[in-house]
Amino acid sequence: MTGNQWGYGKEDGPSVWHKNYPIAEGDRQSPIDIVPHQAIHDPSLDPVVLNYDQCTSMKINNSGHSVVVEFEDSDDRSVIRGGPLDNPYRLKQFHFHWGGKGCHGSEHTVEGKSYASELHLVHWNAVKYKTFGEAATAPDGLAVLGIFLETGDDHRWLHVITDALYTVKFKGSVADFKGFNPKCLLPSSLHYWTYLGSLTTPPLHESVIWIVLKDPITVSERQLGKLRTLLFSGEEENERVHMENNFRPPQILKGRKTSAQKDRAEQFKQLLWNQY
Ligand code: U7Z
Ligand code: ZN
Repeated sequence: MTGNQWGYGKEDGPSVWHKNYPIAEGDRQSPIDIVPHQAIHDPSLDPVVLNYDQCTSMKINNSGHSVVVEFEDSDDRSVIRGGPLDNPYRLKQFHFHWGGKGCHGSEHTVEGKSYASELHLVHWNAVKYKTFGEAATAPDGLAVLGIFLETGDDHRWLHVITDALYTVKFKGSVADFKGFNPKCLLPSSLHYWTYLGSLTTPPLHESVIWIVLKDPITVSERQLGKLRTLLFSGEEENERVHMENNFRPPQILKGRKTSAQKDRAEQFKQLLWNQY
């Protein structure tokens, strides 16, 4: 591993990231294994609210680690609010992590269970910080919404992304990708788990308030196969390496507690209890 280069291979993968990024062994690293019956039901947790109505994508790019869809983030037109968040957080980008054919690919796991893939919608606290870069190093700088992908039928909207992948096959390529609203990638319920963690890739800053949705969305194996046509390698490189298994495995909790939002029935019970 030379300089700031890192990846998901044998020589540059998650097990050696700590050599260049010692925070890899820190106290609030991500992802984690979520154990639902150990999550604390926190009565102060509100529902999470997504205001994506005016939101529209700008570009798609192959970062060499994932495929990233980027958003205009100069105002508050697309934000996540509520849940554990004290401020609205602006959508910056979303990207995916996935496995090889028939392999596991999610970063978070639920009681040891992996999903085929995981979508990350990355938001930053533009109330407290001036730039995404500044927020990315602050303990309350980022809010990432994690959504599991399980395999089954075709997803009705994922083709809009997979149809654009040929434009960003190689590492470092960027293409226009306008007018995509990620609302179409959400499951029907926004019930979630939340905990304090980190970026799951170098620089692994401990700056992320994680909100992981309990309900997965369904995509087909054929659609996941299209993600694997992307390359980790650049156009000038001799060796072509397909982009797959770009996930970090779960990290140790180190005393952290996961919180869960109460479901509607329980909120209702709480309301009755308060009135009584
Ligand atoms: Cl902002 C910046 C500038 C120069 C060098 C590094 C950074 C930086 O800290 N980041 C920019 C790239 C933060 C990590 N980056 C991401 O886009 C990012 C966002 C979310 C996640 S994840 O935890 O959701 N997988 C990983 C990387
Ligand atoms: Zn991610």
